[in-house]
Amino acid sequence: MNNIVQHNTACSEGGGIAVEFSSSRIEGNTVQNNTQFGCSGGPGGGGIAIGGAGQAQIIGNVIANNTWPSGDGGGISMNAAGTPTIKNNIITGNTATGVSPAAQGGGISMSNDSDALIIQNLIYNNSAGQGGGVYFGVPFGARGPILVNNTIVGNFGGSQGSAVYANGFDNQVQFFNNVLSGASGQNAVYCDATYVQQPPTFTNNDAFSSNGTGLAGTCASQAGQNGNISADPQLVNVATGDFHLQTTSPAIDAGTNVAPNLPQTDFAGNPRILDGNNDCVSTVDLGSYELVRAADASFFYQRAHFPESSDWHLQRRPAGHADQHGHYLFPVLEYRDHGRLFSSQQLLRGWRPGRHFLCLQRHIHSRCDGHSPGDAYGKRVGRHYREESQC
Ligand SMILES: [Ca+2]
Repeated sequence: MNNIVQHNTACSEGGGIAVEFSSSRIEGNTVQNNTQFGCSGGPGGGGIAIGGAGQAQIIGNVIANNTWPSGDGGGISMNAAGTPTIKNNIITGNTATGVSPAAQGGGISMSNDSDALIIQNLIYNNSAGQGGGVYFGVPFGARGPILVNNTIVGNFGGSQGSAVYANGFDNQVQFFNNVLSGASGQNAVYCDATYVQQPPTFTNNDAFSSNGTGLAGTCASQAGQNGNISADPQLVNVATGDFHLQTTSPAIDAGTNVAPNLPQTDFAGNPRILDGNNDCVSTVDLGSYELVRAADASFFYQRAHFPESSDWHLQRRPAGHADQHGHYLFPVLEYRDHGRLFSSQQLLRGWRPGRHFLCLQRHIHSRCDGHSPGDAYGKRVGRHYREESQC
């Protein structure tokens, strides 16, 4: 964990790190400027090579500016790697080159039985002849990778597969909730038809390329199906590496909440499933970041009655304190009522999307901890609020 692995060389695989038949956990490291020296070819992997069946976990690393000058996998190469997990990494500036007709997988390459989970990575500015971001070649009978909520953007993949190049028997491969953005004039995703005509399954992805095609080759049939879109994802600033979504992005709330291996939090650590378009439905966004709308969500709960006896206070608890149910609450707001229907919307502005808990208390300074009569009622109001007044 937390190492800097840089300026190393290797002969046949893994310029920075090689994992062999292992379930190692490689987390929080910076792996950069590693390459091959003294040999030609090999399984590749300028930054990291994973070879031989295992369950290696590559989590939260920065894998940058590595090269493999005579083969595949500029950043990471997997060869018969079993079931590794590649999650929450930044994979950028890596290059695979030196092979005719094309080196494959500038960011990540997968070959032979490598049924990887590729979850919520930022993969950008990598380069290869095919699959600037990601390449996989799936052998007969293998499942191949599952890609969930990755942002793959601005990679250079020659004429085909700027973001992803899919090859082999890839019809069991699955894509969920990814932003797959191609370089201008290059198709974003290219699926080769040499081995199998059926494409991978794409569900709720944005595959887009300005002056190019989003889904090409056998994958073209997936365009417009199963929640897939092809539109500029409107990232905040690709040039400076800010891949958050703009508030107008078509990727907001465009995902599927039932994607497998969906993380609890996004790349920035925010809750993964939030209501980003204020339609009162919490839906996951596409790509690595969830849009967090602050201070503009308003809530309506006209049907939340106060008790007839009055002298109660409605309270939102201080930020940073979750209650015993894990509900996250916001700065204290108090409102004295006298048994009337509570209808003020203004007092409830400023809530972030998500589920909140209203605590109704008899005394302003009493605790909402489940031990006072007021709190008992508060919890009931809380449920009342959540069930009947979602927005
Ligand atoms: Ca959302």
